[in-house]
Amino acid sequence: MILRKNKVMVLGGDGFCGWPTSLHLSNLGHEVVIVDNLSRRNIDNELEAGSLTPIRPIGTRLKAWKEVSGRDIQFYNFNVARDYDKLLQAIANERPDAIVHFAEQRSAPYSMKSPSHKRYTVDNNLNATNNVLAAIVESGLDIHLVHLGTMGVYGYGTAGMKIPEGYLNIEVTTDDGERISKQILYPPDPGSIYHMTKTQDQLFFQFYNKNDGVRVTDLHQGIVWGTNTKETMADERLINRFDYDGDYGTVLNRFLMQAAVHHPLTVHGTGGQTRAFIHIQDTVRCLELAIANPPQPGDRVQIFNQMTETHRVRDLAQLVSRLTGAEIEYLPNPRKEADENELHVKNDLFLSKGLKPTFLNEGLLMEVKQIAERYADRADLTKIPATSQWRTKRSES
Ligand code: NAD
Ligand code: USQ
Repeated sequence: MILRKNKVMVLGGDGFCGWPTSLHLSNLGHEVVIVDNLSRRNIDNELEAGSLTPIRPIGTRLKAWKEVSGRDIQFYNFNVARDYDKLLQAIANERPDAIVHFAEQRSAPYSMKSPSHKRYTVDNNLNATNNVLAAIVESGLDIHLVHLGTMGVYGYGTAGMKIPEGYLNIEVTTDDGERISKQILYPPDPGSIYHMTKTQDQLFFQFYNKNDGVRVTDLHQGIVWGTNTKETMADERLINRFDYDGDYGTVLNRFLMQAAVHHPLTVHGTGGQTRAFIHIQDTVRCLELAIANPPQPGDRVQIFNQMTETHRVRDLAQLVSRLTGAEIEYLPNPRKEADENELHVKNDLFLSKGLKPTFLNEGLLMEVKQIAERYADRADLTKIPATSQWRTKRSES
């Protein structure tokens, strides 16, 4: 396939998914512009918990990329949720073909820490999404918006059915006894304030698509695991972040890090929760494919499930334990979620566009473990426990 070169603006391009995506798109020959207010780095300061890997300042990252690849990436530092005029100006100046929107607060535990964290997450995420859509419309440009959503919009109680890609076929009987078939957005069932913002994002997309014809691809992504991609491995200064703390560390990377520092693997509850997963190398490939396959003018919002496999949390713990000898600890679950659930997910759209999944196998786990072990001395073990509690006195009464 001949790649059409695009100009792509990556909102949140300094983050865990955004940084390797920016490098991957740049490497493919797309012209990349990053927008990021570095809020994630500030949250590291707030939580006094940093990336296990030594991520470099954004300026160093961009300089290193220029040295390694010969390519420039422009950088704008502003708040997408607050600085609407700067966003509009940047879009008008850069005239991107596509905007990739990663610029949201993405941790469920962080979003549940306190009323102010709930309010920050809602304020940041909903305003960021609305601002991007409003600015695309005001710019008058036909820009394809690619948003990183989450598998969590569906909830995890799917009664044995395969989760479709965004839309659900339903049949209703009217009061007059007439049977009507319809396709609706899959009913949202968020499990945290963070996940709730992603369900609301979907309505923004549906509305701006219907009202203004904005072309949108919403990627319902599973839990990302792994650290590096081909591009971030090219130079240590390009290294990607690796979160392991109780708020931002996601389950599999946490288990790998815990094994490396000889900490028992922290399974919440019975570990019967089944979740969808994808490797970071496949995340960047999916973004490449989404940009190469935009919806056509007049199309409804295009929704892809961006995941490659599902696993139960306790099975992951047992796999890591088998590989490393780590102990497993079953802890009281700080979240309000089903103890056990089945999860079956359709992901035919990305497979049909050419995604060749990187399955979680022992070799790849070892690769991540090598990252975890290599930087284990940077770990602050006091940051491992998950302290954010979903249950309040009110929610228990
Ligand atoms: P991250 O926190 O590492 O990156 C987000 C980036 O956006 C950060 O660099 C942050 O500084 C920036 N940002 C946040 N709010 C901003 C604002 N208002 N203005 C400008 N910049 C802002 O998160 P991530 O893991 O890279 O996730 C990126 C996206 O992918 C999120 O929207 C998340 O919901 C989605 N996602 C992530 C995962 C995962 O496992 N990491 C899984 C599914 C979906
Ligand atoms: N869990 C443990 N032990 C841990 C950490 C987590 O048992 O030490 C459990 C949780 O209770 C939960 C599951 O593992 O049942 C997943 O938790 P997670 O923190 O790995 O993932 P989650 O909170 O769902 O959020 C992550 C990303 C988020 C993204 C989401 C995709 O942070 O941005 O949207 O994965 S999904 O889960 O498909 O909704």
